[in-house]
Amino acid sequence: MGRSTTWKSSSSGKVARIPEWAFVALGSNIGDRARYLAFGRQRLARLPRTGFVATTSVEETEPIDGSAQPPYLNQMMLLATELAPRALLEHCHAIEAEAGRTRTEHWGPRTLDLDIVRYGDLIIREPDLSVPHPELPNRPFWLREVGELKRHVLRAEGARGMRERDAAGDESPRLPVVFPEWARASKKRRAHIERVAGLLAHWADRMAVSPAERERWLRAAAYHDAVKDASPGLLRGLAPDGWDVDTLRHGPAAAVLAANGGEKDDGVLAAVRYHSVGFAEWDQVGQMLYLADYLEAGRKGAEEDHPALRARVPADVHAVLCEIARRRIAYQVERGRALLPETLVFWDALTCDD
Ligand code: A4P
Ligand code: MG
Repeated sequence: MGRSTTWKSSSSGKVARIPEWAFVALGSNIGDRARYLAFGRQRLARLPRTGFVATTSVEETEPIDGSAQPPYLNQMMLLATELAPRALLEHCHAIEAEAGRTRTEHWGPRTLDLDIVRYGDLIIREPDLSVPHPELPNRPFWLREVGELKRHVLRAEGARGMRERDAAGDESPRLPVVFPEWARASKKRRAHIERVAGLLAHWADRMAVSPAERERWLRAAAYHDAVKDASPGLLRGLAPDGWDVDTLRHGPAAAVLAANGGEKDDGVLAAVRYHSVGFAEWDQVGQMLYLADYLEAGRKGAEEDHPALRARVPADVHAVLCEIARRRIAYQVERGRALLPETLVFWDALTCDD
């Protein structure tokens, strides 16, 4: 869908980083049902950071569940929104409340019910938010409505595809980063770091990781190249022995400075220390930083298949990790550089198919 290139807000979870398609179902079965639906449509169309794209027609449906209750009017709306799923849900609850909805009985009669049926291709399974809505397969009218609205999605995506092919390049959206005080990074370097953060935030959203995990990825991004432009003397003083390749010292140096600055998360520190080397004992943050650092769209020497690899990451981290490790290692070898022992152990532990 239409990706915006400006990335907003911080870690509040209030705002998604890219506009997403949201399918919101409206239902009403008491009072002036048509008026309640109209009210819901009107309020949804005016949500902040949200554009109204299309609605289905209104249809009358028999109540789904055993108890006796009046028939429903149902309808679905397609929105393009930058609100994160939870923020969208909060808005839906507020609109329901304004329509006089009181929650007395589960699946009971209601003036206005708003359900998030789908949110892009995100899968969320949390106690108070489940997307795609678990009832989707059981409600023929929802299935029909989603089908109807998908035509609008395909049309818009087709137009976007053409716009993108026409565009000069595929630039990763930048996420503003709060740089540590000890950073010694040029403007260009900061732009790279912000693109890495942007890509990590995008993957975190796609992979629906917890807010805490997402924060770890963004902290690792902020530190990883923060001293890449520091003087060689400073870097030599901070990096441990054995790291005698000038181009590799900024990782361990940044890890030392981050730890001094109060970073206590060993996984984040390992991600930063080994980000250009690889490390067998990484948890997810190390692996994701390793990928984003290599795959962000502004990187010099980006290969033609990088967009495809970026897109593949959320569903297939391991396969892309193997591919990137292979390329990173080949790059060092081609330049006659000795591989650090950490890299060899990392490669072995990955167990990639040859
Ligand atoms: N919640 C979790 N996931 C979602 C989501 N994807 N969208 C949570 C919206 N809410 C979600 O919802 C209960 C809790 O579900 C919310 O607090 C939210 O955090 P609710 O609206 O308070 O209660 P509810 O509507 O009674 O329950 P639920 O599970 O939302 O039921 P549905 O699916 O809304 O079903 N028959 C016909 N013909 N047409 C209808 O529209 N609707 C229902 C209600 C029953 N029968 C119907 C229809
Ligand atoms: Mg509901």
